[in-house]
Amino acid sequence: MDINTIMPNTESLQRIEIIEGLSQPSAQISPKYFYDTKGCELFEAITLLPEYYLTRTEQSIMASYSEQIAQAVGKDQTIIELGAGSCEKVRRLFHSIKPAKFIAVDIASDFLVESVRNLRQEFPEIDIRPVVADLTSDVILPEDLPMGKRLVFYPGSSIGNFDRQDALALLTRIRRLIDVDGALLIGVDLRKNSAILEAAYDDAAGVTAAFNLNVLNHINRLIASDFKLTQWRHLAIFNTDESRIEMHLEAIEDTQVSWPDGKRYFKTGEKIHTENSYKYTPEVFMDLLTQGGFKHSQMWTDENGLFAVMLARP
Ligand code: AVJ
Repeated sequence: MDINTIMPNTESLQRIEIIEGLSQPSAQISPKYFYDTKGCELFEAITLLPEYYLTRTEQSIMASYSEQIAQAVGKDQTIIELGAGSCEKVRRLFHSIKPAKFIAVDIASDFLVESVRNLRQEFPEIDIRPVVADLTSDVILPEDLPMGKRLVFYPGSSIGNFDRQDALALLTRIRRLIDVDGALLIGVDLRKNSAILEAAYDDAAGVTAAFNLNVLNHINRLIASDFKLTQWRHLAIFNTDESRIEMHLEAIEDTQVSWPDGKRYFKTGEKIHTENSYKYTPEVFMDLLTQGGFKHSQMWTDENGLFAVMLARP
């Protein structure tokens, strides 16, 4: 497959970044490392959980307003999906929007290649290409991709993983990927009461716990460390001041973790911060879009105001 393998973040840079995160007084691992093949599968399972309302609500908004969205977006676009994963969300858009081209961008290359293979079979009339990229730096698109009529699709509230400054930087980079006739269609999870949020990130079946713990297996492979999953437990809390869900892994016993030329001790109760998932009010997110260089935006939401889909234009 003609996979674009130009990865701005090379393996050795990733190693340095991971070890740096683990060595800080408050240890952290970037949420982008959740997504090895097992992590992608676990995330897919999360999207089907009763407590995880995000995916289902976004899909119902997009289904309810598909006509309006299609009308606003127009036909023959080049859809560029950031964090395409299984490409399941964009499949639904294909029927209403009928794009000419589709670029699936994701960090998880094996999973992406497989999704694109299936999608090409189903939509032979669309020019579909995979691009492996890490959204924390510039996304390098195929050189022959036309500049006009680009629709960047960033669903799932993945923007929530970035703090205000990084989210703004990403919106600014997205703005530079499109021309004046382009647009951004983005899913944003809205702020709501803590109980609903915490249940969504700590489900009864323990799938989110398995997803969070699995990052340690991935890290063990990436830096040859020796994390033992049985020594850690999953935590999810809503930080109201920061308006974000935080996921952590907490050591349930004193432990030492080693990797080639380094190690770290963790005392019982010490935590590794693995994810932030920011929750926005519509006003705050619209303001961020404006700061990112988008002037016009439209918003669709569900009847309970859980989630928003926004279309932003230069
Ligand atoms: C893919 C970043 C949108 O924050 O809800 C799901 C990831 N983490 N359950 C989110 C996630 C725990 C998800 N995003």
